[in-house]
Amino acid sequence: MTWFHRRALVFAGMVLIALLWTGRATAQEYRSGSIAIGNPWSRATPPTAQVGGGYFSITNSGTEDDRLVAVRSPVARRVDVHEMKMDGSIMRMRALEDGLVIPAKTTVILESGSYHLMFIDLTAGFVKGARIPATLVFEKAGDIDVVLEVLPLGAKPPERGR
Ligand SMILES: [Cu+2]
Repeated sequence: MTWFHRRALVFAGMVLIALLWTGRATAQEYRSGSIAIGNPWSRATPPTAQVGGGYFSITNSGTEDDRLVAVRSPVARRVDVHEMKMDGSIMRMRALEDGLVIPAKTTVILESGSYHLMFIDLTAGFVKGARIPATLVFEKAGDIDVVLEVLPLGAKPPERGR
């Protein structure tokens, strides 16, 4: 390996560290009472998509269960909390009519293939780099305003910063 190649490798390493550091620094947490929301994000939607997803962690550090009962956002006509469940050999999603329980001293992760938010009838598609405002309404902790960072279509979940 030449001097130049070694230099290039060191430089690439520094860039990588800087990128990881930036990712860490932008990890967001929002809290109210015993509830903390970690790192909300979404994926860019295809041009004609009517729905978009929403993902984050919900940590309940309290001694009582809480419940995510509703979600509002100006970018969608309606936002549901969905769960994915196997129905025979088919994966289906359905809206949780009674909300999502966050047991005391527990973290619940919303992610692809599991619980997630579903933004329905989007006013505009989610574009990479956009910031999507949403209000999460908890039975006990009340309203928590969050901003979801829109990652590229097909992006992997970001580091959770936990
Ligand atoms: Cu869904």
